[in-house]
Amino acid sequence: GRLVAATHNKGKVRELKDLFEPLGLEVVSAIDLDLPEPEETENSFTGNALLKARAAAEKTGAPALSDDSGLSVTLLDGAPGIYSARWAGEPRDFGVAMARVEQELQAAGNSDRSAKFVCALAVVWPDGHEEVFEGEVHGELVWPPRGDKGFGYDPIFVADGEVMTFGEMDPDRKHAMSHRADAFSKLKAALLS
Ligand code: ITT
Repeated sequence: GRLVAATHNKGKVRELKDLFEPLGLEVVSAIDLDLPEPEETENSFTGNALLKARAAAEKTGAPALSDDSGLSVTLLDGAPGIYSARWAGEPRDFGVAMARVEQELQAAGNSDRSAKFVCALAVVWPDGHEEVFEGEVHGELVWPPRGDKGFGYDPIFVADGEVMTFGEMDPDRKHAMSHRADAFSKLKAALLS
């Protein structure tokens, strides 16, 4: 079947295709379809994921998949969290966003560099049925940023037990442990078993 990926983030589109296409699903992105970007007015990852998938399912009449995700830093009480994209400004600059994370960590005393990535994947069908799954990966923040393979905050994130940042890893290695892959495996277990 055909699945509309309700995201305008090219890094996410690439990773969602890596995850869903092996299941025999054709993934068409909101960028390809020129869909509008709904304003993210909810206060949780799952709320914003559902909002984005609902909007795309309504517009297209096809099943829609969305991803709301972000970086939550322990010492910053979970910031930037659902504001992870917004910290990059407009137009987006993740060099700026990563520097802000580092600056706020230093300002808070730098006593704990742990963080997690969180991903909520929502699927909404045209008949109104909805499912949402949340995944996470725990790790540590490094400075300066390293690697240009991923997107967003990947160059400053090292998952627990790893040496390379997500920005230095090949996609397959990131998919073996990422927050997005964790949410995907829950989705697969619930919907495709
Ligand atoms: P859509 O809403 O169109 O999907 P977005 O980029 O605005 O795109 P979010 O609101 O979910 O998406 O923002 C999440 C931000 O968190 C995203 O822009 C990334 O910078 C960051 N992020 C999410 N997953 C990430 C990952 O796997 N690696 C690095 N950064 C990630």
